[in-house]
Amino acid sequence: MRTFVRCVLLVPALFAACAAPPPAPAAPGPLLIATWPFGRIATDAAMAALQQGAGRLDAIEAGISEVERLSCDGSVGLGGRPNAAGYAQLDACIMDGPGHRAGCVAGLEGIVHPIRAARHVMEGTRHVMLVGEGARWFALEHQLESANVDDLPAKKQAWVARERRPADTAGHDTVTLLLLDRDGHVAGGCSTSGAGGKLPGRVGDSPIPGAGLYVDDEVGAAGATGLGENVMRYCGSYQIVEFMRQGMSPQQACEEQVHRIARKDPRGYQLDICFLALDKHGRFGAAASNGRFPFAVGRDGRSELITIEPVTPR
Ligand code: SD4
Repeated sequence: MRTFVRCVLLVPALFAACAAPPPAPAAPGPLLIATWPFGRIATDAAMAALQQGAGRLDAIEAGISEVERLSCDGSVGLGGRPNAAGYAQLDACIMDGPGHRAGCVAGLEGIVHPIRAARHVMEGTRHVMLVGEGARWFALEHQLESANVDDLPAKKQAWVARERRPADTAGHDTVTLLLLDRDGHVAGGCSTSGAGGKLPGRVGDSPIPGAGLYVDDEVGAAGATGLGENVMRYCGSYQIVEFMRQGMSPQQACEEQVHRIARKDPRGYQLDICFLALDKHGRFGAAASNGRFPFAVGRDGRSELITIEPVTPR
């Protein structure tokens, strides 16, 4: 009798278990990675935005805006490294996986949040990139916060007279932030004042899709930091995404790209470049040509800093 009762109770339970759809596999996102120790500011702000219900582009914008606002490391935003003429010209790019959309600004003067200008280019125009005066006009048209740059022509002329690069403007850094959201879509953004002491009008890798940033919703995303001239000649980030498409992990893909560039380049491994990448499976990786590379990883509601050694030359 007891066996009979147990069977009667078990049968509906078994039937329900068989009829129920299999549990959905755990989503690998959200996952965020960002360049340099100040990347934590970006991953923290982006995660906070996601937790408040923001979409992936709002999260990217929130993360990068915060680094721009603080002009972290003196290399992002208006407080970033001045060019050879003594003032900051800013570059930024944003890309979204769905729709394969991109927006970029380059050589932007006097605008506090270049990433917002880049996003407006992506979402509000039929173009991908705006530069210089046009980019500044566009940003002001969109009421983006600006600083007074009225005296810039005077500064430019002053520099022409000096004909020498100020010694204190060397160096460079970029905030590059990559995101895999909980729906499995990818997006990324980057912002920089570029290489310190650059010639006015010089544009680095950061605002060039495929160079400093590349996003492909079928595969993942990659980004760069370092000397842009050594990244943009090799379509640095695009190639990493393609390596991942061919089956490499993000770590393998970043390392392979450093080796590939070092093989071709007369400088060998003395390239001053770093890459980071994530894929749709929730894996991430990073590689540096020479010098250590700290980067931030945000997941499960907290950010941590990981520092990698440069690749071993082969
Ligand atoms: C540039 N890639 O303009 C940027 C600067 C940078 O670490 O990332 N430096 O070349």
